[in-house]
Formats: sequence, C-alpha cells, structure tokens
Amino acid sequence: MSTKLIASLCPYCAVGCGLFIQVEKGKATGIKYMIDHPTCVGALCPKGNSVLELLNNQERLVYPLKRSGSDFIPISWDEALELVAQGLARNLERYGPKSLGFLVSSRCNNEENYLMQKMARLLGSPNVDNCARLCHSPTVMGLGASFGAGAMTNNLLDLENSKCIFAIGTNFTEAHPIVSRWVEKAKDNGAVVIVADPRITSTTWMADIHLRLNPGSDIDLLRGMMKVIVDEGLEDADFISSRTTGFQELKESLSVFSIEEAAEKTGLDVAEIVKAARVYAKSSASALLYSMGITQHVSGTDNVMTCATIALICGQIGRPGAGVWPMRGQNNVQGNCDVGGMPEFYPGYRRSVDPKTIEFFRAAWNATDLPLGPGLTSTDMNDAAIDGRLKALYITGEDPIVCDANVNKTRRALESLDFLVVQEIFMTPTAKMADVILPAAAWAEKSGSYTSMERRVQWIDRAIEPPGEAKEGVWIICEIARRLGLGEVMAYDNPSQVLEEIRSLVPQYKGMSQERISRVGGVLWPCPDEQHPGTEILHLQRFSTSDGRARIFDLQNTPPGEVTSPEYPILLSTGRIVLHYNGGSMTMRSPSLQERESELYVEVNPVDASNLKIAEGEMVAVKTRRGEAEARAKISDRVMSGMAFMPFHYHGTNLLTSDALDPVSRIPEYKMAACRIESRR
Ligand SMILES: Nc1nc2c(c(=O)[nH]1)N[C@H]1C(S)=C(S)[C@@H](COP(=O)(O)OP(=O)(O)OC[C@H]3O[C@@H](n4cnc5c(=O)[nH]c(N)nc54)[C@H](O)[C@@H]3O)O[C@H]1N2
Ligand SMILES: Nc1nc2c(c(=O)[nH]1)N[C@H]1C(S)=C(S)[C@@H](COP(=O)(O)OP(=O)(O)OC[C@H]3O[C@@H](n4cnc5c(=O)[nH]c(N)nc54)[C@H](O)[C@@H]3O)O[C@H]1N2
Ligand code: SF4
Ligand SMILES: [Mo]
Repeated sequence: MSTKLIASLCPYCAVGCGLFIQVEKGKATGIKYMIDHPTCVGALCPKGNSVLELLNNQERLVYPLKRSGSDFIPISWDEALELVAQGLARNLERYGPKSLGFLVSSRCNNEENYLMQKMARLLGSPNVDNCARLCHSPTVMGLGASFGAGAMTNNLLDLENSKCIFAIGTNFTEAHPIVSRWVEKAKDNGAVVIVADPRITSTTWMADIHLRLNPGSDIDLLRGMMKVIVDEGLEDADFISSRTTGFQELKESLSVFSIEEAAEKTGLDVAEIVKAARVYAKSSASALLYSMGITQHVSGTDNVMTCATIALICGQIGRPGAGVWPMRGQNNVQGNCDVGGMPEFYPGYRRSVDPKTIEFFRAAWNATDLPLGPGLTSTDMNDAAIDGRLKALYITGEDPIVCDANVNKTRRALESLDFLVVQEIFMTPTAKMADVILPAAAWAEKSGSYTSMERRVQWIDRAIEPPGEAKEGVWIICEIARRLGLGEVMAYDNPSQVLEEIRSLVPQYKGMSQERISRVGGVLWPCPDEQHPGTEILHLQRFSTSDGRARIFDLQNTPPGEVTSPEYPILLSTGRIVLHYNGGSMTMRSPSLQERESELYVEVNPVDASNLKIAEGEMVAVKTRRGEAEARAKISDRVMSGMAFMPFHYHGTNLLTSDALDPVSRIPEYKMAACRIESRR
C-alpha cells in the first residue's frame, strides 16, 4: 500500500506553519510534523493539530446550490456558473460596474485572489476588498505612510535576537501561539518582555512588565514613553538625523505634554511608564509587536503610526532583533493585499487612484478600460447596499454575517442586494443568505501559494481531491469570466500560470519561481530576481518611501466612537481565544476544539458581578445600542472593573459591537462598545 507525505501548510493563521499531510489511497489519513520548517520547527498549535477533522468533515459543501424559497436545491455546475454570470451581468447592465462588489478571501491562495480582483476590475468594478479591512488596514495605511511599506519588518525567527520585546495590543500566545517559542527563546537570552494590554491574558503572564492600560489609551502611553525618552536623551540622534524626517515637530509637541498626563489617561503609574520607556529605548535591539488592540479603534491608523514613531526615534528598526512586527491575521491576508485584494491598490501596491496605475494594468491585462480607485471598502459596501448603490456581491471565503461589526446592519445590507453569491467550504450564516452557493476546494485540495505574516511566500501542491463536486477557485473564476466575455484575457489552465503572471506584475515576487517557493520555508519578499535569496529584514539601509527616509508623525489621541453612559455603563471589548478561529465555520466543526470550548461567554470583573448580582456560570443578557446577546457569565479579574470581554467566534457577539469607523482605514472599532449586562434570574 502506498502512503505519501505531501508538504502543506496550516490553513488558519498567518504564522504559516508547515506540516505534512499523509495520504493513503487518495484519502488524508494523518499529519506529520515538519521539523525543518524555519518558523514552526515541527510545532503546531491545537488548531494546526486538528486540520484533518476539516478535510474529512461530513458537513463540507459538495454541490453547487441555488435558493428555492427559504431552502436550497442542488444544481449542476453549468447552471450555477450561468446563474452567477447572469446575476452579475444583469446588474452591470442596469446599474453600471460600480453596482458590483467583490470580497476576496484571505483564506484562499494568491492565485485565486489575484484572479478574482482581476476579474472584478476587468468588469469595471473598483469595489474589491478583503478581511484586512477588519484587522490590518490601519497597518497597510499607517506603516505605509511611516516606512513606505505596510509589512512586518523582520521575520519571526529574528525575535530570538531581541533584547526587549514590547507587545502592545497583541495576545500572541492565543492568536499566534507558535510565536511564543521565539519570544521564550529571547527571554532565555535575557530579553525583557513588556506587554501593554487592558486584560490579563496568557501573553501578559509572559511579561516582565504588564502595562495594564485603559482601553483606547495607547497613543497616550506611547507619547508618555516618548516624553521620557526625549527628556532623558535616550533617542537615537544619529538614526533620527540620517534616516527620518519630522522629529522636530514631535519634540516640540512633547515639550507641552507631561508624563503625569499620560499616567492619568492610561490609568498607569508614572513609574511604570518610565521603566518601560527606558527598557525599550536602551536595549541593544527592541522589537515592537502589535495587533488588534492597536488597530481596531477609530484611531487605528494613528495608533499604528505612533508605534512606528517610537521605534524610529529610538532607532529600533532595520537591524537584527529590532523592528516592528504587525501580527497579521489570516493565513494569506498578507498575500491577498500584495496581489491587489484591496480597493486602494492594484497588485504590487500600485495606488488605484493614480492614472499611471491604470495605464500600466491596461497594457498588462490587454484591457480597454479599468476603474480608477479607490472603490468601496467592505465596511462601506454595507451602506452602499442599504442605500441601493451596490446591487450584486460576490463573497469568497468570508463570513460577514458573523464577523462584521454590528451584524444586524450587515444582514440588512445583504438583504437589500439584488444578487448574492457565496463561494465557501461550509454552509455559513452568510452562505445561508446567498442566491447561489459555490462549493470550493479547501487548501489541501488545490495548488497555490500563500504569504505569511513574515512575508514568507510558500507554494503547496494539492494533497487530495476535493470532496464531491467542489472545485478550486482558479477554475471557478475562469469559468465565470468566460461566461462574462472575458475568456480571452482570463484563460488559465492551472495556478502555475497565474503565479507566472503575478511574478511579472508584482515586483516583490519577481524572483519567486514555483520551484523556489515550493521548498520548505519558501522565500521572503522582496525577491527581485531568481538569484536573490529573499529579504529577512526590511529597511536595512533605506526606507521604502520616495526619498528613502521614514516619517515621524506627531499624533494625539482621539476619543473613541462610543463611550459609556448610565444606561450602558460597561465597556465591552472583544477578541480571540486559542481554540476558535474567527466566525468558527471550521473550528466549531472540529470536535477536538469544539468540545473544549463550546459556547459564548462574557468575562465580568468580580466587583461588577457583585454590583449586578451576577453569579458565576449563569446566563446573562448583554445589551448595546445595536443589539442583544445571551452569554454565560465568567467572573474573572482578567478584565478590569468597568470592562467586559467576549470572544467573537460565536454568533451573538457582533450583534453588539460598534461599527464606528477609523476615518483613514475604515476599520470598525471592535474593541470599544458601551454595554449593559443583566442577570436573567
Ligand atoms: N486562535 C485564534 N487565532 C487567531 C484568530 C482567531 O480567531 N483565533 N484570528 C486571526 C486574525 S484574523 C487576527 S487579525 C489575529 C489577531 O490577533 P490579536 O490582535 O492578538 O487578537 P485579539 O484578541 O483581537 O486582540 C489582542 C489583544 O488586544 C487587547 N486590547 C483590546 N483593546 C486594547 C487597547 O485599547 N489597547 C491595547 N494595548 N490592547 C487592547 C485585547 O485585550 C487582546 O488581548 O489573530 C489571528 N489568529
Ligand atoms: N467582535 C469582533 N469581530 C471581529 C474581530 C474582532 O476582533 N472582534 N476581528 C475581525 C478580523 S481581524 C477579521 S480578519 C474578521 C474575519 O472575518 P472573516 O474573514 O469573515 O472570517 P472567517 O471566519 O475566517 O471567514 C473565512 C471563511 O472562509 C472559509 N474558507 C476557508 N477556506 C476556504 C477556501 O479555501 N475557499 C473558500 N472559498 N472559503 C474558505 C471558511 O469556511 C470561513 O467561513 O473578523 C473580524 N471580526
Ligand atoms: S500558529 Fe497559526 S499557522 Fe501555526 S498551527 Fe497554529 S493556527 Fe496554524
Ligand atoms: Mo484578522
């Protein structure tokens, strides 16, 4: 009997861990650890360890489906593709190309995403977006403005070389568990770990200094630290003068700011701020890690730029162990942004508002016309659907009915559409609203490349056939494009041909032949030619801005979109737990994960619980201005008094969250909503 081991990747988070899938008689029968993978070194977290439960899952979508009243009936691929083409063409004709929207999936590979945005733009629609809108759009905008590139500056292994790790608004031990091993290694080498988080988490347990700041006060904390740094002369004057602009303005504005003011706004002691500032500025190599605690605010982009600024004034960037690590979310969210899955950018971060970009892609794609951006973000598509500007939406591998903020509004938006198609591997709450559902091949059932958070591009080959009639995205998109008259410009026999086109248009990927990125560990972008080894550390000599200098920004905190009131006295924050993943379509179908954490809960501080007469384990109602959800109370001092926390993986949490947006990146403020908690007894 022949048993094969096929090299693959974990399909969950952007750490990009490698693993082998064991295949016997065409079936996935086991996984094996990939000990020579540079990032994971053979380790996987509980989600990575459970992936077989997905491939062999009985609930996979296996036929195309069309709506029939409140139910669905199986149809042939031919009929499904025809219906999708008609649904898009009908609205294109009646309302024009801007009435079409496309959500491309950061769970899908680069080749699928590249083709989807290409089809959208060839149809004339500028409205292409992905889930980066909901997590790291402030990074793309903010680090783009500060450094000229919105990506992780160093690789993950390099954390081992850091002497100070400053983690602000990231709970990496739960959200990116394999990163913990590199932080542990740094600690073993003497690094000091500082964690800024309003909650106690398994990440704060690793900290030497836990800055338990008030939610939404990060700019005040960072300004307080910068005040200490400048007052004590701890800034890196050489780095500032040779590699940055803007320091003078910052210095002047800090001269009228006090550490006491920072302490008051953050709720921290002056001494804690001073200590953290000294450790970060003085260490020989400091890493700044951040994630959703920084980005998911109405000040998300300003928060990111202020993180960049503290790194710049201390010269803690562009060296081994020193840099800024945005902890990206989905397995291919970096790649999706790289290949043009955002309304602001065509592939390779060519700005969609620049007529030169349009000219470039008209020639490259042999197109008569292409839309000038920026197009609608996913968050703005909801408003556009409600007020009738957006008529048809094609969603690939996203679950906005669970994951958007204020999902009652998203539901209204999807109900307002003339046509909704969802391409999925499972029947999600979003798929249930579709007119047509297309069953997709999952990661191990198709070939293609994925780009992890460290810019590591890795190609995997199909390990097994998709179940039933499920098909890979490249085939599905090409078939729809053909039916819409784009057959000549969108004809691809396989994903390898698409990779070749990506390499020809995305400069960062130019040297990435399929053969090179198929080797264990792939290649890190930018990789300008086939001899180039790839780039582990960005910005070594110059930044990616037009003049090579980074920008120092002087930014002040802005108030949150929503504050507590007598009616809604508790601040609700939301986020992740290690066992579940985003909307839960996959982890809740994995018995080994689901049985360990199976229902929605809300963490309440003991003082608040006693005032509200809430007992441990009872079901409570959580209410905000937008909705109401039931959850089991967990009484815990992991949240401070006046604050509550809910994981968002279970349906219910996002009935409550606020859809106030950051004006720059259009990300919703998932981390701040005013709520009321009521006992049901
Ligand atoms: N297990 C698991 N892993 C995942 C995911 C998952 O769903 N489950 N999702 C993936 C995705 S898409 C993403 S984007 C990443 C996100 O990964 P993370 O950003 O690490 O996850 P979160 O839990 O959303 O938020 C991180 C921390 O921010 C803190 N925080 C909240 N408000 C503030 C604030 O105002 N200031 C500061 N300093 N901190 C604050 C929270 O208490 C929380 O501990 O995880 C990825 N990995
Ligand atoms: N309250 C609250 N809400 C949040 C957040 C928060 O912190 N708090 N975080 C936000 C963040 S950072 C993010 S990224 C979003 C995530 O929002 P989404 O991207 O909508 O979440 P997922 O559940 O990961 O959805 C991906 C879908 O892709 C499907 N899928 C998996 N593989 C494939 C494939 O190969 N092909 C196809 N076609 N489909 C596939 C899965 O079944 C799943 O339904 O949630 C956001 N929502
Ligand atoms: S850390 Fe992320 S990529 Fe690695 S096994 Fe866990 S979920 Fe998968
Ligand atoms: Mo995310």
